[in-house]
Amino acid sequence: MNSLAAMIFDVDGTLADTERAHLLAFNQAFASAGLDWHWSVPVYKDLLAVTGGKERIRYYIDQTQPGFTYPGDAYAFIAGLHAEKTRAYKAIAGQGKLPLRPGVARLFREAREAGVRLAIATTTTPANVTALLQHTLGADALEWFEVIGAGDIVERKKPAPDIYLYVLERLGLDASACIAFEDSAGGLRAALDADLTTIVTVNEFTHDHPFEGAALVLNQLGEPDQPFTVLSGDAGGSTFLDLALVRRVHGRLSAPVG
Ligand code: XBP
Ligand code: MG
Repeated sequence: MNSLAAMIFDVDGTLADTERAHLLAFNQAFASAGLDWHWSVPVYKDLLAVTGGKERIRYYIDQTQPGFTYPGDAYAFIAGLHAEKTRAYKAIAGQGKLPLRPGVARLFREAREAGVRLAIATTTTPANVTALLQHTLGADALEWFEVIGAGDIVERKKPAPDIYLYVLERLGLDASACIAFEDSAGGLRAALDADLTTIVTVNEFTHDHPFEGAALVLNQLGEPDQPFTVLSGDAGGSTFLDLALVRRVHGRLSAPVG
């Protein structure tokens, strides 16, 4: 049995509740482009099934704008619109309005003190990861993560396992020595298909997703004075997720070596 060597974190919805900021940025980008598109929260909740902002925009156009004529090359148009969205999102992140979820910074600290390696596996654009980490944890926070697998670095986005396989390969670790943290059904699928034991923390956009196969499903990682709620799995009486509980969950469920 491999002991725990690394923790791999999803970003949006896991490290922070960022999707309302993404939604605002999409709508700001549409307005800046003179488009009368405006995504509501319920519409966006459905659109989140399509991972990747460029893919999401394309899906929205294909599904709801049959008469839309691209001004020039479709890919270039979508890429330009998405670049404006990313600029808008970074500005929102820079306003300090995207705090990390409870327990996230504490778990990072515990991992660093214990020598457990940290990595990120996300569908979002790398610049968004940089903005979030720097504005929540400070300028040197990026160095805490040995590998940041993000956005278009892989061709197939979640729920495909590619981004997790990329991170494992760059870490030089077998999945059995790692544990993943996710917030959505698609993210869980990606992690499980990379043979990763996975802990899920839900949010307003994913609380009703199916999480079959997750080692533990929580409402949040929690803090000593802010207990989590266990939605599925066995937390052994703990009231918040610390490294000791991560190790117990990992040790219980990771495939033995050989
Ligand atoms: C969530 C996503 C991303 C974000 C928007 O990523 O699917 O597409 O919604 O970011 P994850 P972009 O949960 O894997 O962190 O517009 O940069 O894609
Ligand atoms: Mg997510």
